[in-house]
Amino acid sequence: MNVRDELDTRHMSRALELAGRGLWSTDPNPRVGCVIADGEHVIAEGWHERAGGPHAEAVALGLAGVAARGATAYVTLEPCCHQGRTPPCADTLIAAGVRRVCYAIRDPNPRVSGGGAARLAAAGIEVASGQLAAEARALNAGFLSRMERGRPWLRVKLAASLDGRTALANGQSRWITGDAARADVQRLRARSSAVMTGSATVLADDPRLALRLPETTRQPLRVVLDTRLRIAPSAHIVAPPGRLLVLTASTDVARSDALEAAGACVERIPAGPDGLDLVAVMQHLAGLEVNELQLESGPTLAGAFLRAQLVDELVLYFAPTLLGTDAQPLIQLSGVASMIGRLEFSISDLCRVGCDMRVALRPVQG
Ligand code: AOF
Ligand code: ZN
Repeated sequence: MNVRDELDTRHMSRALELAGRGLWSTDPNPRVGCVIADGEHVIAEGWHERAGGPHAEAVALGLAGVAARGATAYVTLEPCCHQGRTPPCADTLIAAGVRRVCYAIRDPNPRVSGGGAARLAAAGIEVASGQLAAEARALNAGFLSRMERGRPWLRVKLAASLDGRTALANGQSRWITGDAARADVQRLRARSSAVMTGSATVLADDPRLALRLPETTRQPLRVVLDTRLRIAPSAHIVAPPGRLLVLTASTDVARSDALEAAGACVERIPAGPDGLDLVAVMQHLAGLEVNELQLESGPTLAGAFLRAQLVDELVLYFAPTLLGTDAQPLIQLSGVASMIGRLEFSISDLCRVGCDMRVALRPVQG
């Protein structure tokens, strides 16, 4: 790596660190960071904090003032060129007189999508891209998925015993994993636009799926997939905090009115072969600006999303305990008759969380 590449990587790495500060707060906007530097010297830093607020570039340029003239701006996402809730950052960069702009990844937002880079280049600014692109993509996997694929990035979170069991035969499941693992799940919820479960889990466990971290400013949208509108208006999940969206194929007006009277929002989705059409569910949620979606469900729904090839990441917590063969399985997957039909994953992360272990996996597309 030559000296300039090394410097670019170092400043971009810092910009990514700054962007990460918005992990819990920018939704539905991307997490973006910006460093204004002159050679090794950092002039100013900025990051995007919340939707509607100033973009990372505007924050950093505001702090840099006239010192930005002739400097390089490092941004984790291509600067925007549209008048949104704030003015176009490409114009702000041009007006500030920066000499060079490095951005990690192109902004797939159709209102930008190469337009920001083109505007900068047309103004005579040297433009370079691709530094730490994989890291920048990972930080905004949800936003990119919604923009590029028209569906949220789906993380399936499950907790099980060593032998892959999630509940005793009688349904009792509280608590297999320890406090540290459950606190870790809270942090995953904090970065998710929405947390989703199925009616079977609501009926069996009556969870709230709430975010209980004092340092968060937002509650993820809670979503229940309830094909036949089986959940009761008195279920814990219907009560605040945050909004509850019930997606159903049922046209039972009395049941849907009762849920809405209790504060839920009920919306119709076409039915699939068993349950809701999951592709339609994902499209619907993308339409509501859901970037990262976290599924915390029982074995049937988790299996259905896996079979539909809609899962981007599995996060499994394993407690060092055995529940035995009468207990319920982690994922309902029938019809795997031969090794060819098995579902394969690659391990992206593996660590200890308190008394338990956490494994993050990515499906390997067969
Ligand atoms: C951000 N923060 O730092 C950058 C963004 O909601 P608006 O009108 O402010 O526009 C959001 C879009 O602007 C966003 O989807 C992305 O395409 C672009 N860049 N957004 O929220 C930032 N640089
Ligand atoms: Zn912008």
